[in-house]
Amino acid sequence: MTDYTPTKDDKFSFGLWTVGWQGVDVFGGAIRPPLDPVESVHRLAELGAAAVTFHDDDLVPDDATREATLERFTKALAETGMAVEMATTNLFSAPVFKDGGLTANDRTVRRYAIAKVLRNIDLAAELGAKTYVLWGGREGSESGGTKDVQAALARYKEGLDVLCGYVRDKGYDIRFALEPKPNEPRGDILLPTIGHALAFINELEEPDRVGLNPEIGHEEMAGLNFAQGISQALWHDKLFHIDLNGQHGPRFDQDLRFGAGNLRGAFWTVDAMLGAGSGKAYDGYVHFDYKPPRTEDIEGVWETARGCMRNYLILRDKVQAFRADPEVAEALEAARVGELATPTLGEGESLEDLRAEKFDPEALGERGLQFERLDQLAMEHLLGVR
Ligand SMILES: [Mn+2]
Repeated sequence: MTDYTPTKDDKFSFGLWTVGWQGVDVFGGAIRPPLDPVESVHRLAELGAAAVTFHDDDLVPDDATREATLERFTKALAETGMAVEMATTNLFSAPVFKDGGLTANDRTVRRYAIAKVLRNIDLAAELGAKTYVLWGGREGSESGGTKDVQAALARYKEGLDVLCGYVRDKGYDIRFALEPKPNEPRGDILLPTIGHALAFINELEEPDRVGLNPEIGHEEMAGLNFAQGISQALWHDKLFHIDLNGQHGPRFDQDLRFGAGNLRGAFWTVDAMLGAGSGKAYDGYVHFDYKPPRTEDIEGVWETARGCMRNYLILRDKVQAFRADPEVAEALEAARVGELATPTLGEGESLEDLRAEKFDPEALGERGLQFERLDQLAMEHLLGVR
């Protein structure tokens, strides 16, 4: 019996901007003081996390203090054994990016954005990050005529191609992960869902170097099923990274701690990450991208970080118990779930053979599928009565 205390083997990771969020939202200013990244590294390590991630502006906001900051930060990493597994660029906060970075109408802004990303890729490589995320929160528009979408996608591709070429030339062991989001802060963001981003990757010069960093809240804001989304990403070998958090359906981006909001969705998310029975599993860092609510002081912040990890471990336990339950195995069989892995046509079978087969569609249509029994068993595992 575990007490759900995480260890480094669980590969939990947090953005410096998550626990460091001061609570600035559209209706109010900061309610917590700035948090020193060195403090975050130490506290997260004590709680059992394995790694941190950062935007350039979280860690090194100021050139004047850049060297001293990096020295203190790398010392904290060494003292705690924490890794930097992912990095990303802030192409959304500064006024210069009000129309986006890689897809801004203004060519000079796009050139500045590429330079800013390249600089932080060098730092990411130096700190050992293997994944570089691109969340294009400002890549989009509020109105139809202001953005030539096809030209914007061409510039997005150009930007990615340039970044892939740079990483290849430098010999960095880094892959890129696109993070889809439908809206917020822009009215409509380019590459709004997992599906849009997967299709876009096919148009790149080095599609193998680019995958996805899907986020629960970003898909659920659009009413989409996150477990299905990441399952498709896994099927395409494109789930390079993941952002776990919590969301209550289609509304603003809530960024709750993992497990809060859509709890059933969280259960199936963990199931999908573990390979959902017979599929490919996710083997990367389990990364949390959330915002500790404004109601919390700094101790409350650490409570939310602990909660994210505990909820993942509890759900992992529940999912594994569900998959190991003999009654679930029977229910899966009764629901013919395994049969879906059998190809629809037999080996060497002709379409003539198929068409010659005697079908009884009425009998097939009358048959109950027993899916509710299986789902009730999952529910009872989740509710803790099995
Ligand atoms: Mn995110």
